[in-house]
Amino acid sequence: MALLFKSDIDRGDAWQRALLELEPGLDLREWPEIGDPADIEYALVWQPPRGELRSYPNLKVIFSIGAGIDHLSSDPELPANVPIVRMVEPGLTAGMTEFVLMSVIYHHRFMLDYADQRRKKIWRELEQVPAAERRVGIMGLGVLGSDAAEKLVALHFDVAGWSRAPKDLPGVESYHGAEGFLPFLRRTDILVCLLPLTEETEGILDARAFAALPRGAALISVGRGQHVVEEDLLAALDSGRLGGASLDVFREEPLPRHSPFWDHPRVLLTPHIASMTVARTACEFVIENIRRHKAGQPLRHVVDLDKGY
Ligand code: NDP
Ligand code: OXD
Repeated sequence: MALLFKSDIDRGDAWQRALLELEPGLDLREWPEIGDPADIEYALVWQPPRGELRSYPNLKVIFSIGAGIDHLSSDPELPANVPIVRMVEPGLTAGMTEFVLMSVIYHHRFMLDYADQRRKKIWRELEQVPAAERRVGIMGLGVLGSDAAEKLVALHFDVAGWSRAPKDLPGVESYHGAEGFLPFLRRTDILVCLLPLTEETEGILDARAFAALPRGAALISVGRGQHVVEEDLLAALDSGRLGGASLDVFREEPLPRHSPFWDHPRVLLTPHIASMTVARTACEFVIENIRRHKAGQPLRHVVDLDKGY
């Protein structure tokens, strides 16, 4: 059996080292030097070219390098009946929680306003709001959203989450389903989007959603760019309906140079780095799953393609 490795950026050395340390006899093929396609039984990939995974007749499992699998499910030629395993590993979770905490605190402590004051050389204190009075709402209470929620609760924020099914997380108010969406937004001052991209969630952050938030609310968009209707977001920021946004993901990446978000004074912008898979712990997850598969045990964190995540 051989494992195909295909990444978008140069992760090669660190991943190769980690995989071979964990499984010294592993037959690792780094794309595009894959040898005989018939040897490939497992694929560990990020953004493979469309149709690529069809060329491996003996492929048994596809592992996504990232938590999101939209880079795979958007391929109309994805081989049917090959399970997809999404990435669940502690390094990715910890990185996302750091990013969400940093961003929530940034908006909570008015840092966009202080940056504006600094540009204008204004020395003025803004009244501090206790965390317990700041209502944070997390869309998506899965692996990443629930960890961020737990840490925000520990910092005494007033935390709610929205998911498909109801959740019972200590200190987190649970909203769910279509009927829970607007009530959830109405009680949210800082909205964090950690949903997967599916047919149901595409374009979910639109003018209607922004109108439901309290005036001046902030958005932290770390799921996928396609969740956001960008024109509606821009209009909401320009009108003051939204007070600010931390944007890490965009419909088009890299973000085109002409995008108005680059220079928007109420936007913090990062290039899809909210969290990154950590080689060592990610490879532990993959190797453990390959061992399980070979032993005939169920794979962990298989995607339900009917739900889309
Ligand atoms: P999970 O699959 O663990 O969690 C997804 C959550 O979203 C679940 O709580 C699920 O609800 C909820 N959900 C899905 N569809 C709906 C819907 N239609 N309505 C309401 N809730 C819904 O995913 P992860 O937490 O591991 O990852 C989330 C996403 O974060 C990834 O898909 C990826 O897009 C993004 N990401 C971004 C990164 C970055 O650097 N910017 C890095 C890593 C991930 P339920 O629990 O009821 O099923
Ligand atoms: C992911 C990502 O899905 O990096 O893990 O966006």
